[in-house]
Amino acid sequence: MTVADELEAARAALVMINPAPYNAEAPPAGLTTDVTPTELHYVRSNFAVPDHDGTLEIGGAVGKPTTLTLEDLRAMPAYDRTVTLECAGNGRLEMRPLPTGEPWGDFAVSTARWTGALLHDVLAKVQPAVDGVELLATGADHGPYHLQAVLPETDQDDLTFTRALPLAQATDPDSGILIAYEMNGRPLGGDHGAPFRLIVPHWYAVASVKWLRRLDVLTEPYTGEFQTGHYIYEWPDRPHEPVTLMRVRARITDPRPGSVLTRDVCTVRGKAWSGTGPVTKVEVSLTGEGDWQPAQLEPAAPGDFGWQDWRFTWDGIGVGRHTLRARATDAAGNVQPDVPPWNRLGYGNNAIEVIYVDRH
Ligand SMILES: Nc1nc2c(c(=O)[nH]1)N[C@H]1C(S)=C(S)[C@@H](COP(=O)(O)O)O[C@H]1N2
Ligand SMILES: [Mo]
Repeated sequence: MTVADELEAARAALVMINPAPYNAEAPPAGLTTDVTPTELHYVRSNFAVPDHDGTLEIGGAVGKPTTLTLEDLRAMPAYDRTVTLECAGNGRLEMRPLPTGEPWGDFAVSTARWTGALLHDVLAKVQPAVDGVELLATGADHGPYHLQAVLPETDQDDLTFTRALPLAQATDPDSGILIAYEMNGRPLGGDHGAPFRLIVPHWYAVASVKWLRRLDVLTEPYTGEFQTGHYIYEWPDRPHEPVTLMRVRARITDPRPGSVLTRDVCTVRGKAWSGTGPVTKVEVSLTGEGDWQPAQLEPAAPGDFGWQDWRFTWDGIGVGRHTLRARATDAAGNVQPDVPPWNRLGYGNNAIEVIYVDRH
């Protein structure tokens, strides 16, 4: 198979929203299992899938600059992590007024089992400088960025995908960050960052740089387009903030919105996740206000960074139209809002989902 044929086959089951660069949502089935099958995992890329020479250069403010190959990474202790990735632009389509940016519905979120070397172990080899503050990750992808750039100094003819993390987080073994070379037990595919990528649990997925080419320890905070231009909450009424941890959110996966129920009992099912602490509570409401009823929530497994399953037995369903809402709370006490937190670029919509179903 040619590279183009492989990409076409890998994309067949997704809901395409932009052919070039290729961006696609998961189909609804992608949210129904603990791990999303690879062919149903959403794809978000700012540029075309790049060529990659198979090496990772690590430099900047380090004692021992190093170049690693895929074989070198595979020779290190391997870690498996089940991680939910959500695009910060997920849910943008529901914001009013409509923000600029890719028109994501609610399916730019998926969960995979990633295998790779621990970023902490890789950085230990290069000896980051004591005055290092951030770790800059550079992807192999680049291309024109006309009309989209927020920062005036951005090279709009040929921009490269670069994004920095706090160095303290990058070197912390407990943050769980991987340089992943396998997704669901198979080598990474072209759309998901082959041959290796960062996987940063709990953060909106922009931090999980694909097609990783370079890591550089910086002694000053990074200010590139994807750090301080895009992926910034531009609040209308308060200072701008960077997009970091995923906001708490629940999705209803069953019944599907608008479906017709023919019985008076139904198991409502869904998923819930949060970057700011394990989800501790999911509640369901069958009316427009009040009366939140507890759903059964799968407990968060320690060391697991994937979404949690929830279910609710709904019985005595009368004939007619019914509304359903699901609301998640996390261990830090964050609760989903009714109204999406509007910001100019349309990030971080974690508003409570509202669906309706008809009972015939
Ligand atoms: N090199 C590179 N890495 C990237 C991106 C990109 O455009 N280029 N997009 C980021 C964004 S915004 C998201 S949401 C995730 C999507 O990862 P996925 O396509 O594997 O689902 O990749 C992140 N990593
Ligand atoms: Mo994203």
